[in-house]
Amino acid sequence: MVFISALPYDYELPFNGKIALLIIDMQRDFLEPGGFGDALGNDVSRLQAIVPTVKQLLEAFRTYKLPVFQTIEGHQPDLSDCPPAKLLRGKSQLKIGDVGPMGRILILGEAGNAIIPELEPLPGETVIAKPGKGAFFHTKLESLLREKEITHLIVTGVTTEVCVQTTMREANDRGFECLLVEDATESYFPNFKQSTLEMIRAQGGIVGWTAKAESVIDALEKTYKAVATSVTL
Ligand code: TIU
Repeated sequence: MVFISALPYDYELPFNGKIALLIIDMQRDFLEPGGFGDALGNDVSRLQAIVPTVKQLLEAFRTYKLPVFQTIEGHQPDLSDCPPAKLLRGKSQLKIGDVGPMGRILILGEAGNAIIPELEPLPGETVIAKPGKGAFFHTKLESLLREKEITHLIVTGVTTEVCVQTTMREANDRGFECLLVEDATESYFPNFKQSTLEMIRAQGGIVGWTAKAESVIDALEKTYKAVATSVTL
């Protein structure tokens, strides 16, 4: 049995194919100037720091041929899936659907809505477009996970207290064993990130676990390296 060194206690890794990497909304709209995050008045440069760590995890999952699910937050061009409450919230100058420097803000298919080039999905990797903050709301994520008999989710992405936390809570209620990677998630507000990590692992892991990427990668190597090697041979 291999465990990831985690909080509030070690996280047991399933041996065979029951684990997936979930990368939430690593999109230009949240990480680059001129996107949705910027339009909401945030310093988007803060989020860049986690890109190499998310990439390391992505490469580890690819190496061991474990499933990867990425999400993007975005809306249909006619905004039919965007409730007025979301559209009007915040009274920012550039709203969802308005034209910004990277195309229409938070609209599927626009340049700014794409996943950042460093994490571009490979053919065959699943990308889930989601209209809400949670990745289970109005998406096929749950049925795709059940189809692959996934029970364990390693969660990464942005922003920690908004889409990441919402998704992790949704997943936890559906019975998935969730671990949030501390240095592979970021917020525009450092104190919100810290509080979120604490909330998740409080009360004996009421929402799940948190751990450093290095601990996750070490445990993956111990568990899956032999399997990946024997498949290659
Ligand atoms: N604004 C903010 O912090 N986040 C979002 O709007 N979406 C995600 O977290 N992806």
